[in-house]
Amino acid sequence: MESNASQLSALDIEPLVARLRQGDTRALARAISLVENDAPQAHALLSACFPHTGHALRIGITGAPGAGKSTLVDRLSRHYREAGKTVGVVAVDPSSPFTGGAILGDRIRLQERIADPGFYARSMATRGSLGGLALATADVALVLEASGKDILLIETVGVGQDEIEIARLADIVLLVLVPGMGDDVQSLKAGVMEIADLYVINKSDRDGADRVEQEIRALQSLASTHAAWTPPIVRTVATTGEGVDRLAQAIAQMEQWLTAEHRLTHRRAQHWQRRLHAMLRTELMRRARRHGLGENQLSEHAARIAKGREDPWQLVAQLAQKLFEEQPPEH
Ligand SMILES: Nc1nc2c(ncn2[C@@H]2O[C@H](COP(=O)(O)OP(=O)(O)OP(=O)(O)O)[C@@H](O)[C@H]2O)c(=O)[nH]1
Ligand SMILES: [Mg+2]
Repeated sequence: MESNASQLSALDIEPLVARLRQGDTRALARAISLVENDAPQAHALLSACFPHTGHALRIGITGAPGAGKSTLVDRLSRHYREAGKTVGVVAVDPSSPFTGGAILGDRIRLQERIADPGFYARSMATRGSLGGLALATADVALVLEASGKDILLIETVGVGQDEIEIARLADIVLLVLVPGMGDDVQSLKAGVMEIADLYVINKSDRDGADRVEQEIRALQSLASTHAAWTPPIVRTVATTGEGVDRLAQAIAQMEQWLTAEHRLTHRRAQHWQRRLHAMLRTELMRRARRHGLGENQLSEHAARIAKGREDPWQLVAQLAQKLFEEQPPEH
C-alpha cells in the first residue's frame, strides 16, 4: 500500500486514540474522517476505539424533513451541556430539500467558535464507500463515543430504509411529528412508527397539536397491548426551547426503564446482530473486489448466466470458497 501524509501506519493508531480520548478535537475530527472515508486503517482504529465505548446514551432523532429535528438537537445539546454532560452529534443526510441542512451547519460553526470541548457535531457528508450509510454512521458514532461523550444525538430524516436502519442504532428513538400532518400520521412509514420510543410533537406553537396527538393515540391503541413500554408523547417548540426539559425527563425515564432488567443490553445485542450482518456483507464484498470480482465482473457473470452458459450455484460456491480461504488482515 502506498503511503502518503494523509495515511497513518498501524503504529500511529494508538497515539491518535489516546489524543482523542484526552479531548483533542482535532484528533477526533481526523479519526472520524478516516472512518468516514473507509481509510485502510479504519478497522484498526475502530478496534482501538471499541474498548472505550458502551457508556454513552445514544438518542436517535428522526422524522419528516423540516420537522425541526436539527433545532431540537441543538436544544437538547444545550440542555445536556448545562447538566454537565458531554455531547456528540451526528447528522445524517442533512441536505434535505426542505432546509438544505444549513441550519445545523451554521450551529456547528457557531459551536466551534465557542470552542466548547464538551461538544462535537459532525454531518455525514458521504454515504460510505462500501458498507452504506448505516454502517458508516454507526462507525462514526463509535469513535465519538470513544472520545468520552456522555450523550450521542443521531439525527436522520425518517423516510427511507437506510434512515430507519440508522435510527435503530440508537438506544432511544425519538420520532418528531408536527401539527398539520392530520391523517398523514397514518401514512408515515409503518417501520418508522414501530421504532419510536417517544413521540415529539414539535412546532406545538401551531394549530393542530391536539389532532396529531389523537392520531398517535389511535395508532397506539391498535398496536399490541402487551408492549411493556408505551411511547410517551411530548409537545415541544424547538425554536423557543419550550417543552425541551419535559422531553429530557421523558428520555431519562425511558433510560431508566431500559437499564432495568437488562433491556438495554438486550437491545444493544440486537443492534450488534444487525450490524454484524452488515459488517460481514461488507467484508465479503471487499474481498470479492480484491479477487477481481467487482460489479463489472459480476455483471459479466450475470450475462453468461442469463444465457445459460454458466451455473450460478457452482459459481457462488467457488467464489465463496476463494473468499473464505483468505487470511484475515493483521492489525
Ligand atoms: N414555528 C416553529 N418553527 C420551528 C420549530 N422548530 C423548528 N422550526 C423551524 O422549522 C424549520 C426547519 O427546522 P430544522 O430544525 O432545520 O428541521 P429539520 O427537521 O432538521 O430539517 P431537515 O434536516 O432539513 O429535514 C426552521 O425554519 C426552524 O426554525 C417550532 O417548534 N416551531
Ligand atoms: Mg436537520
